[in-house]
Amino acid sequence: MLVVSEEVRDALVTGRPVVALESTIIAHGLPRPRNLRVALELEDAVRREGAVPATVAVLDGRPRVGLDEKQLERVAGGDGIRKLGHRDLPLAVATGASGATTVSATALLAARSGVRVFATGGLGGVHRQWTVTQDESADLGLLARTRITVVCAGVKSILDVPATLQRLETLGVAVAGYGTTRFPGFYLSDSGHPVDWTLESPDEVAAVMRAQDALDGPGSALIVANPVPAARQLDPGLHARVLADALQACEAQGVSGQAVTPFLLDHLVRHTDGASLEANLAAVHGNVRLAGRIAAAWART
Ligand code: PSU
Ligand code: MN
Repeated sequence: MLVVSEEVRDALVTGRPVVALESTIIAHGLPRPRNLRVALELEDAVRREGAVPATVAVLDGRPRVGLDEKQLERVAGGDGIRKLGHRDLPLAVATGASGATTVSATALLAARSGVRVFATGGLGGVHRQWTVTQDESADLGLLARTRITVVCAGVKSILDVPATLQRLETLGVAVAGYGTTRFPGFYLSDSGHPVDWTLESPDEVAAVMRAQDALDGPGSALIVANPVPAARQLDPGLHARVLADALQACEAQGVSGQAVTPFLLDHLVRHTDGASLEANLAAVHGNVRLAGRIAAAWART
């Protein structure tokens, strides 16, 4: 039922590096038409590191790992493209629906097809109003049960970052900063919170992945938190102001459930004159490149 593209399948059987990419950021996280260009650029960036990109989505009820350009265009076009977390996959399959996959659905499908390294922007996590809404992204629970390495710029700063870090600890998900002792803040290089572990090279990350397998503990993920370069981060003052505003607008308009994350991201783009978009893209690009290098190190082992 899972359709792995020929290029990705080839790479997997011959032991060449592969990087999974999610599609929700394309369909629901970035403005059109820039989103299609970004999707293609990200695939290019993976290739430049010598790895094969495997963008994941569900089209007409078929989960796909590795999309061709036409399929990417469909995802970016957005018409009838739902947002699919892992719980939505069987529903989409059985009803023939199409949708972009979040971190949780992408991680699941990538792991099932044998892809070990995955790049995204920022993970979902615990929302700030959690005590009222109980809104915690399904990303966290799935990563506690899936053996995959996720390269990200931390969790989205729209979230309750310390609560999310605590949940990751409780769930037993390994977290390491890449070249930093600070947990990155998605649009910001530093979320204001420390990380317990720092990894300095792709080979070191690959060694942790090997150790995960050798120890054979619960099949959980490794989160490699890679900060956006300080020169390309969003101005922290602007970030704080606009975020407070976005959270208020979200509540005032009664936005809830799956719509919360796209709403907040879009609000930030519009109220920072696109500066949040540039920081977001800088973060994703950095993550994709690093994931390519980690996948290469992993393929060498
Ligand atoms: N990071 C981004 N843009 C996004 C997302 C992450 O830069 O659009 C998406 C991811 O797909 C993530 C999802 O899994 O948001 C989380 O959504 P929710 O909070 O509804 O679980
Ligand atoms: Mn949510």
